[in-house]
Amino acid sequence: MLQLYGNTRSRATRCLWMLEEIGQPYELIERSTRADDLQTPDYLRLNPNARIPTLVDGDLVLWESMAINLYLAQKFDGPMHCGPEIAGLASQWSIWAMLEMDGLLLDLLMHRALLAEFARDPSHAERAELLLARPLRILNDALAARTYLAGDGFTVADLNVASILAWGRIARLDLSACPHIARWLGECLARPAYARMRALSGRS
Ligand SMILES: N[C@@H](CCC(=O)N[C@@H](CS)C(=O)NCC(=O)O)C(=O)O
Repeated sequence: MLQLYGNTRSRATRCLWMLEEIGQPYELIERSTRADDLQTPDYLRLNPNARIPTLVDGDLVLWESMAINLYLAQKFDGPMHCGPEIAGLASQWSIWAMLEMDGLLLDLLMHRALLAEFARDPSHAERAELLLARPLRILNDALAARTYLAGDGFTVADLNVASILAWGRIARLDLSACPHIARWLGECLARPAYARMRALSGRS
């Protein structure tokens, strides 16, 4: 059975969403982000970065949330299965979103919502929002011309990018200049599999 190491308050949620979409049986092996959970010889053998998520599928061990989802999309038949064209576009959008948005959205999230009030620095949040304007414009333009990022329906390209942008909801990211992203993100996050993933942590 597929095994995912992680927890429901981390980037592992991106892979849990994918696992819920593909409907394969899987086991979530709880690991927090604490050093005593990750800096152990057994876990470091799986993931030398001491980070979550990590997927184990038989002899294959994979880390990096986007890579895990791209693998799952190609391995299993069903509605999320993709051929080379969609896989290529999904890799493009996933790598782009990690490089252009993931770090900035994390900054925004930390300084708007996660850090204790006294540790938040509004200038960090402002800088992140300023720097996010360019990739958001690019994504918004792409979604002005099409309903989904790759192909005619929802694919792993949408799942990977939307799972990164979902942080923006908690961080009060202003999408008023990006109506096409707002429409698309709303559709992605309304999927039953996303709700099932959220329910795993008791969130609705
Ligand atoms: N690029 C990696 C990032 C993984 C990552 O940073 N995970 C965090 C949790 S969201 C973690 O394990 N943090 C523990 C640490 O940095 O010590 C991915 O997308 O899988």
